[in-house]
Amino acid sequence: SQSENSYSTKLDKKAFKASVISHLHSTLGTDENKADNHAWFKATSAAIQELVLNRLRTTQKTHYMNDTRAVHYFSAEFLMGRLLSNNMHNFGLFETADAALKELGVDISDVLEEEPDMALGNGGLGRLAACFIDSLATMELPAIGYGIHYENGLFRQEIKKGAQIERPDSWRDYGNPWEICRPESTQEVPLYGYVETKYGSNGNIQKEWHPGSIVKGVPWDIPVVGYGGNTVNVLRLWQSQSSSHFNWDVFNAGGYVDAQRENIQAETISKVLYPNDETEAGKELRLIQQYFFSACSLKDIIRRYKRAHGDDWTRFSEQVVIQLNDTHPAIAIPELMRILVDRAELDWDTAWAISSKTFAYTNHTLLPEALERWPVRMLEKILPRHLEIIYEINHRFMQELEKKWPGDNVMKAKLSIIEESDEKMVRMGNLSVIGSFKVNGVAQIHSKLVKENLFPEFDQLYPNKLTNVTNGVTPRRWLKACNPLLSALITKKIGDQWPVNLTQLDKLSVFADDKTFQNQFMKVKQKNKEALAKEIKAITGIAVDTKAIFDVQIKRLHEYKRQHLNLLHIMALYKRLLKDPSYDMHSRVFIFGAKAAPGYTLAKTIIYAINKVADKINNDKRINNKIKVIFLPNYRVSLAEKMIPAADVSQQISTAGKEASGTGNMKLALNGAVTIGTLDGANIEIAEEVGAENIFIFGKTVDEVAAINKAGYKPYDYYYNNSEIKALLDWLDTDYFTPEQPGALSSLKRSMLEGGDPYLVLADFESYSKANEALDKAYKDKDRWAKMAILNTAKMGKFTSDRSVQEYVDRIWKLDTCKV
Ligand code: 26Y
Repeated sequence: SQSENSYSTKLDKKAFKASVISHLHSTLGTDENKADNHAWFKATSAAIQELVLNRLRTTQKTHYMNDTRAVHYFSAEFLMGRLLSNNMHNFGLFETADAALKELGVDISDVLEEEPDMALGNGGLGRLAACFIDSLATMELPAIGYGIHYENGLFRQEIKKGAQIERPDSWRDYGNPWEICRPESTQEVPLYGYVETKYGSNGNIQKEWHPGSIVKGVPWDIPVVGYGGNTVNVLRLWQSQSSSHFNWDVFNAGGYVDAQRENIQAETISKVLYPNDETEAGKELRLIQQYFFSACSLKDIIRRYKRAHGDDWTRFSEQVVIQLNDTHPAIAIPELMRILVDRAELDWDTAWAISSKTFAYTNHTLLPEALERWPVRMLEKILPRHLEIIYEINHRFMQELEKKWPGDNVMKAKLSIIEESDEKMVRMGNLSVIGSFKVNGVAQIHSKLVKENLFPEFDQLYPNKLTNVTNGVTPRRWLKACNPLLSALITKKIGDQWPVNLTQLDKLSVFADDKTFQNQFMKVKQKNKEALAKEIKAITGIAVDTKAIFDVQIKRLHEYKRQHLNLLHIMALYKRLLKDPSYDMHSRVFIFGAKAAPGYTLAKTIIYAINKVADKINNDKRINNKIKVIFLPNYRVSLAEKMIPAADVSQQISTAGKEASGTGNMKLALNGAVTIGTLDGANIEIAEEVGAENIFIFGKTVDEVAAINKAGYKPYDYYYNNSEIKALLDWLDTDYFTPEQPGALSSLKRSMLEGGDPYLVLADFESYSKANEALDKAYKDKDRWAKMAILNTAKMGKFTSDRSVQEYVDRIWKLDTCKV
């Protein structure tokens, strides 16, 4: 196609074929006759990687020669998904590769299926990081992503008899074709030990940390290909390794096993991604992970800076900006201070001036249980010098507060980095705000709540520090690559620039009433639904009617996201149908994808409940296939890419004020799904863009939620005053859905009554039910629905991650593009 040719990297079908075959022979040691899909995947990836590495070298040389200022995106999570399809699209080679493989007798989609997901993240925060580095490369901005090379990413989910089982995710078992090990850039990271006070060269007190152990960080680089293939940046992920890999004395004394034990401990650091999403567990290993990758990354940055600027620190914050993706890497702040004060021997004020011009911090949550706090005792043990530095930062900050608000100890207690609870804690959020020059939330409403509820005093103290940058998603992966049929239709209509200039989608608006275009648009949706139906059949054995409404809720399982509100409503529809077989509703397939944190019991119960209700409904002949409930196991990026193009309806139903932004909401609307949602996170901005007629908004607003909670929310009132609600909750308490396990769903009922229904499921139920009726009615009007779907795609221009990144660049990072 035109779009591909205009960016293409001068490799035609013939040359591509030759390259794949040559890799089959020389890289994989096999041949065309013996190769299975996996070998084809490896050979095709190797052919692409050759181009990637060329552009990577050119990019790095160009950045080096220009001594560019760069952003360093520190994130404990990067949810990259698969790279082959993305890299081919970004090089403009997808269609060439498709044709080449076809001639070799190979189906490209079988080849793409061989790639394991890089699931080095939990959910939204990790996927946002992946979208941002895609945009940074596409926009030709100097950037590095820094994170952890987890040996095991997020667990693989199996569903056994309705319940979630976690299995390890070993994504590198058969080798990863993209990553490059860079042992020459290995770093060493100290841990534990004690701090010695002594006198430095200038006669001042100097601190020296004598670590109790040292681990090595070995970097693996993943190339990040920008759209158009010009800039290739890197994602640098650190793998931990024992530093003295063999202790001969212990070994010779017969201590082989003891000597190995320490190795194992060091190597444990990057073994596994913590599967907790929004619930802090306070685990020592996690703090070590955070310090490990922050310290390796800082050393790497400083090594690169010194190569250009020697010991002159004055230009550091001109060259380096570090974005902290939530507080997970916040320990980098005292680490930089330690390097500047203890190692470079700068005085505190000079060091602080540099450090506090280097860091910026993004907040992704208001949930109290997700705000990181580390026990002082734990920090003291693992990072004794950092604790001292944190105390010093805090001490000086308290003096600043005293000047501003003399005698106000309430204020001091609120803003202090140290929480004076029974067990003293270090508040990483406060440290991040104090140590950063900008702090942002991720959607307008979220940033407003960050200012008004989470950090109001900080906002008073530093009037322009807190700001908003609304999230975005990359349209290359989330439309162009995942939805080829819709992409082709759009390109035919408005040209091929939309992947890099997404607001051009608005040009589709004029066709929203055009019958021909409506037909074309809905035909694409129908085809995508048929493809997903096939997938559903293959995975679950269940046949679904592709004329039914495909209603999708895909996200981590969390009470605040309210999958159980969706479930209660499904049960309500089922009950209505049982009571009155002529109950008027369009047939609907409810599709879920969700992983629960392994220790989050209620979340696991909700998964179990969805599966048990699904079993019952899917096999109940009385309701004539009007409702199907599908839970697709192991929700992940590559599954999302199949589900999103097929969705008619996008469920975004969090309790108002709880979902910071959401990004799945953007991806679904971009692909023509109509949202049913609350006025929460980015839903509010989506509603603003598409207009009230093209979205189904329901439920209590942020202000109403606050008012209800203030007045004292009484879920029992809804239970006793709404007979449908009562019947539904009571139903959960029978053995109807779990005959083999009576009472298995009672805890779910209890959570919404005795448990106080903390996320206001019952308060929003009726409003949700009405919104669903309106949605059902709208779907039955084919023209109206087609128009809504088209306008959802047309109005998503704002939500490209290119726009988010541009806002960071203009208002926070102050970067210049660097054409490669
Ligand atoms: C502290 C630890 C347990 C922890 C680990 C992961 C805490 C939080 C997280 C992940 C948070 C997360 O994914 N937040 C989501 O960030 C998205 C990107 O900004 C938002 O769209 C989404 O609303 C928010 O829940």
